[in-house]
Amino acid sequence: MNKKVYFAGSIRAGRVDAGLYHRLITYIQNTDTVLTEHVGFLNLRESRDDIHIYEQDTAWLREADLLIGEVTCPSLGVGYELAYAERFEKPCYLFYNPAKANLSAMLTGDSYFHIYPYEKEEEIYPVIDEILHRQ
Ligand code: 6K6
Repeated sequence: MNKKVYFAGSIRAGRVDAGLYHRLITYIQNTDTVLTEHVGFLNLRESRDDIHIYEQDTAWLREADLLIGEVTCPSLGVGYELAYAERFEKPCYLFYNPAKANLSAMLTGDSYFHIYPYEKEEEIYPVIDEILHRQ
């Protein structure tokens, strides 16, 4: 319990799933620490400079025990984070809705990533429980 989770989700690539990110992050926070809580902020205002964002996020990736990503909304930043996490051997668990997205072969073709297609949001929560060893 109390793992450090790096939650990845689209920011500049689009905030269409921000509400979902917020609910997933809140759920994880019932037992564990989310280093990137801001990804789920509903009225996120970009205030920090990009160099600071890059330095902070890559430091958090190195510090994290694992990465959980909602990758339905394609994002260059999230793709970069996934490659970075793999380089530092952080386990990566990715959720996406195939009715809304055709995930890149660079993710589906890389057996390092644990990928969970889902139809309904409710399917995600028991998988998170398993990932975080809640049962
Ligand atoms: C956020 C809240 C207040 O200020 C900000 C500034 N922006 C970012 N802050 C922290 N992480 C960011 C920011 N923009 C992108 N990221 C990271 O890249 C997040 O960890 C996301 O997982 C990912 C999103 O990439 P884009 O390409 O969709 O922006």
